Amino acid sequence: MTSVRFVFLFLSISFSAFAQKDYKLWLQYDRITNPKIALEYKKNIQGIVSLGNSETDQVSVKELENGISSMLGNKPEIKSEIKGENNLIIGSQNSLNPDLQKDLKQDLDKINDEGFIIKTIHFRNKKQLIISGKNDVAVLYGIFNFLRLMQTNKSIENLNITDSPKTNIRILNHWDNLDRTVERGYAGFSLWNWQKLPDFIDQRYIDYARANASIGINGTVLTNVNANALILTSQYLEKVEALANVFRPYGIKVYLTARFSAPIEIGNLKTADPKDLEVINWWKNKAAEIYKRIPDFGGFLVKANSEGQPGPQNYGRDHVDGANMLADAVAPFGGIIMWRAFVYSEHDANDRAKQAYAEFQPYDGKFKENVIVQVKNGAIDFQPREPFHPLFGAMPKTPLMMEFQITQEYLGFSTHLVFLPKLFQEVLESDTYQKGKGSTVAKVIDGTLYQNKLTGIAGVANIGNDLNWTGHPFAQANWYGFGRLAWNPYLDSETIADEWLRCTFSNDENFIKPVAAMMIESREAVVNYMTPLGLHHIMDTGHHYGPGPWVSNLSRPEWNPTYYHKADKNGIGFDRSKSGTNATSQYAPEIEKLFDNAATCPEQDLLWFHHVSWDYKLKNGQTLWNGLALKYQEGVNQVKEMQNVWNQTEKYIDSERFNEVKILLEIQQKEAKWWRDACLLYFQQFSGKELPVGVEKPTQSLEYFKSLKFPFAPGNG
Ligand code: BDP
Repeated sequence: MTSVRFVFLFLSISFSAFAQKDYKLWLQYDRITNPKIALEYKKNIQGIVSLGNSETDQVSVKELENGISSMLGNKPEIKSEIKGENNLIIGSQNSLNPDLQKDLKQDLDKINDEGFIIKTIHFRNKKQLIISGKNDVAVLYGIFNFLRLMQTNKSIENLNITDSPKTNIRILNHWDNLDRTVERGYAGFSLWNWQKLPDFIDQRYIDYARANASIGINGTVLTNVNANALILTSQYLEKVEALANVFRPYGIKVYLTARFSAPIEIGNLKTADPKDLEVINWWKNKAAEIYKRIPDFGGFLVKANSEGQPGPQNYGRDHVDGANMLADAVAPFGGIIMWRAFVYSEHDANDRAKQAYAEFQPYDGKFKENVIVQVKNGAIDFQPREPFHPLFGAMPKTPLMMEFQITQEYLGFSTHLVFLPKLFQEVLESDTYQKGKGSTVAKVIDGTLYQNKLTGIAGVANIGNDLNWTGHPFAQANWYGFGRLAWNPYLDSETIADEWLRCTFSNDENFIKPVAAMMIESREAVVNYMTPLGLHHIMDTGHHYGPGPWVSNLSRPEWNPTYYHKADKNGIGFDRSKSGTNATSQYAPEIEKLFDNAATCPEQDLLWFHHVSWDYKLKNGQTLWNGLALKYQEGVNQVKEMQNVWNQTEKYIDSERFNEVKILLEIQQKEAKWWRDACLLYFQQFSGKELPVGVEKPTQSLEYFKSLKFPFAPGNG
C-alpha cells in the first residue's frame, strides 16, 4: 500500500514539475547559477520603485518581483520613493518627476509611443537604473527586455538601451472556432473557453497575455478567418469583452473576424451588399455596440470571396467596396480593417500563384486610410519555401501587412522541429526591387519604403490548450521568434535562437552552440525532405499531413498536388516563365529577369518557376533527377544529425523536455524517410531512372504509401 502511494506521489510531483517547465515558455526565470553574475545583479537591484499605479504598472511590478526573486533567490524590496542607490526605477514619461524627465529627454525623443529606455543614470548623485517609455505598456516592454537581459546573463552594470518596435500591429491570428476546434491547430483545442466565459477567467488567459507582451505582440484576432457570425452577437461579445479586459493591462488589443454575410445571418437582413444602406447601417451599429463594450477594440480581419467565404463579389461589388464599407463603420472609433489578399477561385483558369496579384494590384490607392491589406508571405500557401509574394512592393499607395503561418500546416504539424524565424527572415530580407535595389520586403512591411503610417505583421498562431501551449517544445520558439521579428523585422534568426534557448533552457555554451545550430539548420532540412528545389504543395490533400504527390482526383485543379509539380516523362516543375503562365512578370523587372531564366533562377526555386528535364544539369553538375534524390536524402541525414546533437544535451536540461524532444525527433526521422521514399518512388515512375549512389533504398512500395489514410488528422475541420 505504502509503495503504491509513494509511486503515485512521485508521479504527480514529476508530472507537475514537467507541466510547469513546459508551461512557462521562455519566461522560466531560472536561478542564475553563475555567482559573479548573480552578485552583479544583486548589487544593482537593491530595490524597486514604481512611479505609476495603473493596472499595467501593477502588472509590471509583479513581473519584476517574480522574475527577480526567482532568478536571484530573494525578493527585492519594493520602495515607495527613490531612497538610497541602485534602485530599479520604473515609470512612464508622465510619472517621472521634472528632474528625471530632463535627464531622459534625449532618450524619450528617440523612441516612439511603444518604445522603451533602460538606462543607468546618476540621479541626485546616486547610481540608479531606470526603465521608462511614453506610456505604461511601453514600460512593460522595457521590463520584459530587462528581465531577458538577466535571463541571458548580460551585464546590467552600465546600461543605455533605447528600442522601439518598427511596426504598429504585431498580431496573432487564431484560427479558432467557437466549438474550440482549431483550424490547422496541432496543440490541442482553443484556449478560449467560450462556454465558461465571461465569468470564468482561466489563468491561461493571463499567462498568454504575459507571454505575448514579453515579445511585444500587441493584438490578437480571437477567431478563425473562416468566420462564424455568432461571435458578433451580444451573447458572444460579452465573452469577448471579458477577454479584452484581461489582455488590456498587457497592451493587447482584441480583434475579431467579420463574416461578410453576418447582416443576413444574425441581422435578419435580406442582403449583405456593401452598397445597401441597411447593410451599411447594420455594420455601423454593430461597430458602435462593440466599441461600447470594448473601447479599444482593434477592428476586423476579413477573408472574403476566398475558398467559399462570402464577400462583396456575391453582390457584384469588389474588395474595395467591401473593405471600405467596414472601414467606415470602425473609423469613428479608431478601428482598422485587415483585408486578406489570400484569394483564388475555381472559376479562374489562371495559375493560382498569379491570382492574388492580378486581383489586388489594380486596387492600389483605392482603400480607405484605416484599411491594411494582409498578404501571405508567398503566392501559394505557407509552403516550406516560397519565393516572396509579388504583391510586396507592388502597391505603393496601400499599406500591406505580412501574414506568416506559425502553426505548421505544411511543415510536419507540431511533430517536426522546424525553426521558422529562418523562413521568416528569408522572406523579409528578399529584395523586391520595386523601388530599386534594397527595396526589401521588410521595408515594405515596416512602412519605410513607401512611408505608410499603418504597418503590421500577423502570425497564424500555433497555440492551443496543450500543457506546453504549442505541441512541440521547440514550436514555442516559433511563437517567440514571430513576436521578435514583428517588433523588429531586421533581427536575424541566429540571435532569436540564442535568446530563446537561453531563456527557455540554459545559458551553458556547450548546450547553446550546437542546439542553436541545429535549430538554424532545421528549416532547410524540412525543405529538403519535403519539397526540395522549388517543389511545393505536394502534401496529401485536405489535412496536408505527409506526402501525396500522386493526388489528382480533386474537383478543383489547384487542390491537386499534380497541378503543382507537373511531373511527366519530360521532366518536372511548374513553368511560370514567359513560356508558361508568365507569373514571373508580376515581379519587378530585375527579379522577373532573374526568375524567368532557369539558368539564373535561384536553384532553391527552380521547380517553382520552371519545368525542366530529368537530365537538366544543376549547378553542382548533377542531373536534376540525381540532385533531387540527393536532396531528399540530405533532408533525412540532417534530421539524423539533429538527433545526434539532441542526444548530447541530456546533461544540460530537465529529463522531461529532453525525452519529449528526443521522441519527437525519432518521429521526425521516420516521417522524413516516409517523405523521401514516397516522393522518389512516385517521381521515379516518370524519370525512369535509378536512385543515385548515396540514396537509401525505400523499404515500402509506392502502393503502400498511397494506401495510407489519415481520416482524423488534426486541424482539418
Ligand atoms: C489554407 C488553409 C485553410 C485556411 C486558408 C486561409 O489550408 O485552412 O482557411 O489557408 O488562409 O492554408 O484562409
